[in-house]
Amino acid sequence: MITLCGFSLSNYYNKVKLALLEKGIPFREELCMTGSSDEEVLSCSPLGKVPFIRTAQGSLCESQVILDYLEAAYPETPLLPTDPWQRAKVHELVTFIDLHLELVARELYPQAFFGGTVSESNQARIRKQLTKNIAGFKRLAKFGPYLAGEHFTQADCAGWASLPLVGMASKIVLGEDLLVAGGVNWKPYIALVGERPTAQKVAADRKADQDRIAALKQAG
Ligand SMILES: N[C@@H](CCC(=O)N[C@@H](CS)C(=O)NCC(=O)O)C(=O)O
Repeated sequence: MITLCGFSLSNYYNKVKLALLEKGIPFREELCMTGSSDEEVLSCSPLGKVPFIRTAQGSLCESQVILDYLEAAYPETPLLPTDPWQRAKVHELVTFIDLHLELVARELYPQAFFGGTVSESNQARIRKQLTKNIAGFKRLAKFGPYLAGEHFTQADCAGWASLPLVGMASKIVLGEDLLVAGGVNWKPYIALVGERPTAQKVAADRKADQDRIAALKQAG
């Protein structure tokens, strides 16, 4: 059975978890935090990032690599169209979400979520880059009602996990939700995906962990 390693507050972990649940692939979860110096963990995820998976054949890291492996190994309940062009269009969207939106917004997380600070000059740079990239994403995303159109795809696993973070981080740090400002009205879309039992399971697990961490902090 596949083991998904990481933790439920990680958007990339939740991207993979949502795909596993959507595809109906049995899996178990193993708690693994980032920045490990454990040789065994580094042999699975050489940069110490999560998620990674353990399989009967070995381990695999990088969320999109994992999603594409799952798609090839478990073709039932596909999360990609069969047409090569349409498949590539879904991958294009995932690349925009992971690389051009989330990875840029991620630089705001220390201040948005972890009590740190992001310098004024970095904020200005990130605002400029995100504004440009959001305009690009808006040209590609269909919201029809799913990101690639009529069907739920890998792009929705990435989008559901990461778009709220981009919106929230920019709102908290830059004073403006840059997705909304750029005409990407993500909240109804997240609510729509959130009606799926799979997304509800991922969100409930994340909430349980958030509550547990908050209780631990309060205790001491
Ligand atoms: N490109 C990676 C990104 C994964 C990632 O950045 N995960 C975060 C947690 S959400 C992490 O491990 N951060 C720790 C680090 O970058 O060292 C993927 O798609 O899996």
